[in-house]
Amino acid sequence: MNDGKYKLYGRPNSGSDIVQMMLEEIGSPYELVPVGRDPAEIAAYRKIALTEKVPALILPQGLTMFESAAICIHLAASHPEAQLAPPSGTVEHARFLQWMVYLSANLYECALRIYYPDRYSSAGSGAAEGIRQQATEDFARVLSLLVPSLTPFALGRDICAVDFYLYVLAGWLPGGPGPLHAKWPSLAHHAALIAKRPSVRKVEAQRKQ
Ligand SMILES: N[C@@H](CCC(=O)N[C@@H](CS)C(=O)NCC(=O)O)C(=O)O
Repeated sequence: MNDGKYKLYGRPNSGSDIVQMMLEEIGSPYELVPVGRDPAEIAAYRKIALTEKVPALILPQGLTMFESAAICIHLAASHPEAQLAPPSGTVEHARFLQWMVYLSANLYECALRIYYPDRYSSAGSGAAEGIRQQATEDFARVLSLLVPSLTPFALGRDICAVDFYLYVLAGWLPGGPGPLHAKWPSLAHHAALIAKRPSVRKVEAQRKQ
């Protein structure tokens, strides 16, 4: 057991922000553990999360989970009272799963190509600029498939985990999401709605400290 508390491993401005927003929405007690970038800290962290990536979440039952979308889906299922996902087995839940996996597999992946381009070619840093440019174009193309569903949230009138996931990831466009908001007013409106949530305000205020 883990004192009945969640333990979230993360870094400001990373995928752990999404999980922290989920935990704030749920209102469960949790401990936030910062993961540094020096090799000794990463080596120690490897014993917690096999992938060495953040976020990782230790559940109150003791299991350690990694993969941000899986963590969010699990949190939504474990705390139905927070209404972060439609009821399991419904058509709405099918759409929920679709967009969670879509964002994780596609938009998050574009962001990783933007921020770690040298990992995507054996040419190393020589190819980095081209990879970053392609990933930035892909980022907008990936988003363009989800934007028409924003009415105002990804599943319609009710907010769910997809909305927090989308909000955080869209904010990772280098220079900020301004150009995306100018192109898609519905995305700008969506971001404004999410930014007002106390959970989001708290996480964003903390990461500025
Ligand atoms: N698919 C993973 C991706 C996690 C990931 O790449 N996290 C980034 C931060 S947003 C990270 O840990 N980067 C450090 C690195 O790759 O060295 C997830 O959704 O959790």
